[in-house]
Amino acid sequence: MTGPSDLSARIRAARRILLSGHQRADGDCLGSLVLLARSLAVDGRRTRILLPDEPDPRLRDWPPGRLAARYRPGEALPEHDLLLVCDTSSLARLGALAEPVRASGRPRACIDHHPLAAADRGDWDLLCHDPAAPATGLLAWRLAATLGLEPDAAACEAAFLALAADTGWFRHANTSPEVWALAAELVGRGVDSAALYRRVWQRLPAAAVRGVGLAAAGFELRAGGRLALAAVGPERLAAAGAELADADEVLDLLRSVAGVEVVAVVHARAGRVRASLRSRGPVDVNEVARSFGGGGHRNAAGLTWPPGTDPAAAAAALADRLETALAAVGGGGGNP
Ligand SMILES: [Mn+2]
Repeated sequence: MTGPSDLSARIRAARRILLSGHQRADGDCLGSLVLLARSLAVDGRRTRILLPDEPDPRLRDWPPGRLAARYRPGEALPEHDLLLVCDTSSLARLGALAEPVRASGRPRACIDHHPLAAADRGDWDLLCHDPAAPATGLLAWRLAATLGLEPDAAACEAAFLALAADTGWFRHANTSPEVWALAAELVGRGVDSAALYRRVWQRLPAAAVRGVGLAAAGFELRAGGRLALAAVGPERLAAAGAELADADEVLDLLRSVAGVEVVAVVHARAGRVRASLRSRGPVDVNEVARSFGGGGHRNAAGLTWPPGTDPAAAAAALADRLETALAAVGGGGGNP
């Protein structure tokens, strides 16, 4: 296992760094990339962010995100001495970029906090991996500090975005003392947290709110109230003039129900049935998601079924697997 010191030595020596992240980059992924791209572009070093596809649509109005270009399948990768991938250790999650990255033969470094699959380890020349880190942005910040870099205003906002995104705006159990301390430091350096919140989290289209309502209204409780499941298909959404691009708001609502330990939202995106899972107890939803070919973290994971999957059958199979997982960890049946 390599660590931040090996990585920082390699970064110091690199003149052209290409940065990338997972498909549909979220706030942690894009925040980490912008933080590093801005901070590393000193001493004549050039940095460039190239994403496999469009980021999370909520990030559309986040101006520093415009530093990130989208890869057009077929085009050559920009010249680089080092590829730095943030927020995934799975090359497959680079989507359309995975194949050109493999073919380039350039050194690859990864900064990530997702559970590392043994099969993925060999894909990286350098690995800065800490599954206990609340956000990849925190690892990126530590790396910038190791390198003695001075993040500018955009880099500070990017770091704050990364922390806020992966801690559910500082509410989840991963909101560690280090997260609070760094968030305070960033606000002290001038980050306008309320403006960032408005720009990223308060920009839902009206149809998305109708989609949240539709999904939440039909949710069911299973496993004696320990599992909350909501499923809404594209036809019902379309009929109501609603959409549900992201399940976050529905997940938050279901998670707020007393006694619920695991929540699952089954919905469709780009014609594929997918599910988002959250756990606030001992159930490892990453394991459950992986059993369906998905993945993520212990407490937050997702999966996408193959094209043509029937949404109702997918939801039923997932609910069965989650009920089994809940039974395996025991507990429930009333609180003391
Ligand atoms: Mn992350």
